[in-house]
Amino acid sequence: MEMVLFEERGQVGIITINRPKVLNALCSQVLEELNEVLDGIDTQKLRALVVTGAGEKSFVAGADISEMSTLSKEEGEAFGKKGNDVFLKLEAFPLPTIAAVNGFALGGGCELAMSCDIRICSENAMFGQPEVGLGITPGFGGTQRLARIVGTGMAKELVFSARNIKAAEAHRIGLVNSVYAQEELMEQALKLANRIANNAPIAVQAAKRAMNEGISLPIDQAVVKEEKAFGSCFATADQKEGMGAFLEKRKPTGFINK
Ligand code: CO8
Repeated sequence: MEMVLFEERGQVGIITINRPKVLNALCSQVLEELNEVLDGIDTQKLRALVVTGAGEKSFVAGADISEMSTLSKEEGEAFGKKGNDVFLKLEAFPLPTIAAVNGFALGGGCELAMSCDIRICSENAMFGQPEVGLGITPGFGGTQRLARIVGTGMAKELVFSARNIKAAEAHRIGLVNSVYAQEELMEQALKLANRIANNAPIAVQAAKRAMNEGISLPIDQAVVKEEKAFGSCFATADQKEGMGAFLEKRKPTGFINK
């Protein structure tokens, strides 16, 4: 792997998009490597993932415009599908994911961040869907996920106007949860990831599944997802430890993912 790096820090995996010379633009190879990295992650051992970009300027400045510029209609659709397949895999990944957005998150970069469960960013971050200014639509889920996160009216404004927004506005509209100084971003991402990692992993993962699957269902069907997730936890040792510790007025001894 050259364009996508992976490292483990304790129970947290860190994925870094690594093409800093082109502001980590997503070419086919990045998408392929990201797919391979996700396939290779030990989801039993790790408990959370952080996704970030190499360098201090950019998370991901979009899909690679030089690669896209000569695509035919069919090739464009295939490239869109390639990105969507990987981002769907990331979105449905069993472990909770945090995008640590360390600069530009434009087009495919914003779409990558939105495929993660949680977004935090640095003060220099900039978000946007500039695609219509390039003569294309957002193509890796931007027409779908932005509205689910910030609401349809705001998403349509951002997509139709191709207006980029700074970290403070992204925070105000709920696109990111928190904004930090660049030098603190990774530390804060790891702090949050470790806090998540300390909770019962089966419960965290079941909650993620129920939330992801329920969001596009009518509420009466969505709560059935929750009932199944909730019920499944009672077959785990971690539920017994978690509730037992509460009743015995002590801290849980450490969840074992069983
Ligand atoms: N693709 C390819 N190269 C890029 C990209 C990109 N998205 N972004 C930056 N680069 C390259 C630049 O060409 C430049 O390369 P070089 O040094 O060889 O000239 C290098 O990165 C540094 O960039 P700049 O010199 O432009 O740096 P600035 O600090 O002046 O500007 C910006 C930074 C504002 C981020 C500017 O680079 C920019 O506007 N980039 C493009 C942003 C953009 O429009 N992104 C959306 C792309 S479209 C998209 O993502 C669609 C996703 C869905 C695809 C679905 C397929 C069907």
